[in-house]
Amino acid sequence: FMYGEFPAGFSWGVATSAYQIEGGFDQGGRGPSIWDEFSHTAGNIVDGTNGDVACDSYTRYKEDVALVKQMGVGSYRFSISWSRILPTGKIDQINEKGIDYYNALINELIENNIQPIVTLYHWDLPSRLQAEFGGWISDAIIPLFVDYAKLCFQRFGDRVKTWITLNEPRVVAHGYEEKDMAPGTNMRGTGAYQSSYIMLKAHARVYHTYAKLYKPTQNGRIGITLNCDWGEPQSLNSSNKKAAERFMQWFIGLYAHPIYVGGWPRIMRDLVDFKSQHEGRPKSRLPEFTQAEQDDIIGTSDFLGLNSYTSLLISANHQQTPGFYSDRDIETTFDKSWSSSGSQWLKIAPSGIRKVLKWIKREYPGYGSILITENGVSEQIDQTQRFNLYDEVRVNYFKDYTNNVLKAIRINGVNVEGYMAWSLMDNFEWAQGYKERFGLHFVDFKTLKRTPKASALFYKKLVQNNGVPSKSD
Ligand code: GBH
Repeated sequence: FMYGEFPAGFSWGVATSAYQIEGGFDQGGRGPSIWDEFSHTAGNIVDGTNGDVACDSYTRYKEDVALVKQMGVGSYRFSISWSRILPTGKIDQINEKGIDYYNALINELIENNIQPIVTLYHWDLPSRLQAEFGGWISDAIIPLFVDYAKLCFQRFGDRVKTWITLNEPRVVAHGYEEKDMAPGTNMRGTGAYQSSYIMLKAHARVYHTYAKLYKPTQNGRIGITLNCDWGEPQSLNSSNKKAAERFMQWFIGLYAHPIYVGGWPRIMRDLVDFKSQHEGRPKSRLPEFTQAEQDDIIGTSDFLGLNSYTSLLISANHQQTPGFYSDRDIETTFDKSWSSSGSQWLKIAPSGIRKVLKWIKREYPGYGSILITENGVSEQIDQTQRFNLYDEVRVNYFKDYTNNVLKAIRINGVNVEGYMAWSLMDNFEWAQGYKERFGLHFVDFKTLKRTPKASALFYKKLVQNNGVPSKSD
């Protein structure tokens, strides 16, 4: 453990997303999103729930801003629900009540000295755009995403100075590849690559629109948030090391390489082309960028938003069936020494976040600066039992993960500008419903009362001290 402070000016925050906390799914003129549809379809959400009410932050936003304020953090990351301000997804029908909601939220934050960090897209695509042309698999979405983004810049850009285009495009892509996340189109082998290709182009167009039309007067910045967990080679033989490298390229490289270097990662290009040919396809399952597209995407992130939670052990393992995950030719397991959390996919391995940060620095020397936009851990509770607000696991998680961020900064020279804990409060955890809780605040989903867990108090102190300065802290 390294005692000491984070650099002066390091920014601390907490994060949420619209569909996970807002509720008010049919209030104030909001249109439906693919997550309303997905969660309203029987069998999709483990506990049969949905985000209709969630934490009801749509009406309780003032209370939530007060919680953020109480934590002593300087920033709050939230997302805008596209279909709340454009119910059909399109610009010809603006819902002023939706705009009013975000204006009120942003004003409340500013009045309380909290900087808003706004994600434009955290997975809740207006249903209409999925039904009409397949959502993120079609070029048709690009001008519509630009229209939506422009509306946000026009209406909120005088006060919002940090924008994030897409949250975790890899998870959006998962929704086209498989059936367990919205829209669940299950296009195995092509869905993730095709949607990633479109998302990169849409992200770049929004970046340039902001740079050209808004940045000169609004003076903000815009980036993308990528998620990346750490892939540790199972053993240090060269085939496992190469496998771990493929794991990283398929995790973050497919977005970071186009943005920081240009084009798909070499190994992804070669391997998917080779497999596609072997499958007897006329063309590769991985789309090709034109030179103009490739040039348009390079350099389109003023900072890198990073979400990181866990680690996996990677070994080489050849796979026959075509698919985004099987194309990697790997097998993933967990180390027995990593303790578990409330989520099957999330094992506690704090040094992973430092390794991801080091990997990014080495792989993309031009990354500029990294803003950790999410990091956190879950627990499960039995709804019939009283919840233990003393969440020791989360306290230790935050203590050890932030310490590894500190080491990455101090020892490895990674330029990390800030850290946002996921999440302000327990919320709708997508396909896991309300079963897996990531909150610093406990939410009683019957009364919607928010109560700080021990981790909220710990985090507050961490923020106050800008780290853990000495043993006595
Ligand atoms: C982030 O995704 C999201 O940005 C945030 O909205 C979310 O609440 C948070 O993490 C916690 O999960 O259910 O076993 O099939 C992190 C990446 C992608 C990890 C979906 C869990 C589902 C695994 N997540 N994945 S499983």
